[in-house]
Amino acid sequence: METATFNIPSISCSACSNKIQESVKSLKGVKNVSVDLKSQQVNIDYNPDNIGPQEIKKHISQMGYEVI
Ligand SMILES: [Cu+2]
Repeated sequence: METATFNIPSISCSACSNKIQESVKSLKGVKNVSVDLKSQQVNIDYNPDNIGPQEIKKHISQMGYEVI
């Protein structure tokens, strides 16, 4: 298991946070997603055999959130 940390500056409320959390969690290989609203930081535990950080990043971008 590996962990990726991204900054998503456009997360502004718990609705965004939940939406991203649920959606990323549904990706194959993603085990856990935690969003910290205050720091606008997302920690994602994933299995590198199934998915990589670039793929996760792309998924979040396609939801309309800029990922740093
Ligand atoms: Cu929001």
